[in-house]
Amino acid sequence: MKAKKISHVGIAVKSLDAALPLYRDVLGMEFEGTEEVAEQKVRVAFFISGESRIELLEATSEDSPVAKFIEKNGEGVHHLAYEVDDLSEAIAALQEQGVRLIDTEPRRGAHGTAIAFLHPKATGGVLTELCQPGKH
Ligand code: CMX
Repeated sequence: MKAKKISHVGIAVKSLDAALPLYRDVLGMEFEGTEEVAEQKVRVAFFISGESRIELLEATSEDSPVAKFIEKNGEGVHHLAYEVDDLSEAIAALQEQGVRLIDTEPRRGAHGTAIAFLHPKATGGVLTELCQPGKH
């Protein structure tokens, strides 16, 4: 598999509405819109940063991974996402190498992407996501 580029950096926030002005008005980034990703129990906002994006993540329920993360660590960088051409192939290659995965099947992410997470214990403490655009 090949991680082609940074797709986005995920940042956990308590409130999208409260965090949005920093990125849009202070940092002057292009705001792309918000979307609910029900399967991941988050609402997200995207900002364009060159070829990559900043993804703000707000929990939509108390048992959301983002709610748990904020409870433990406070707001901050939550994950790094890399783009791949073929997610199923990437998952198979990682499994073959014995890399611990959270998702062994592609799941639905924002923007109609297919996503899968690697476990932070397998990636030096950095929660890592792979995503394939336009798959779902
Ligand atoms: N980055 C780095 N480490 C993390 C982490 C993160 N974002 N979230 C949890 N961890 C670490 C914890 O610190 C903990 O480490 P220790 O055992 O050393 O304390 C360990 O992982 C287990 O964490 P936990 O708090 O007990 O939480 P869970 O095991 O219940 O869940 C995880 C952790 C990573 C498996 C879960 O958050 C998950 O499945 N994440 C993937 C899905 C996700 O994050 N979705 C939201 C974003 C979706 C999107 O971008 O669309």
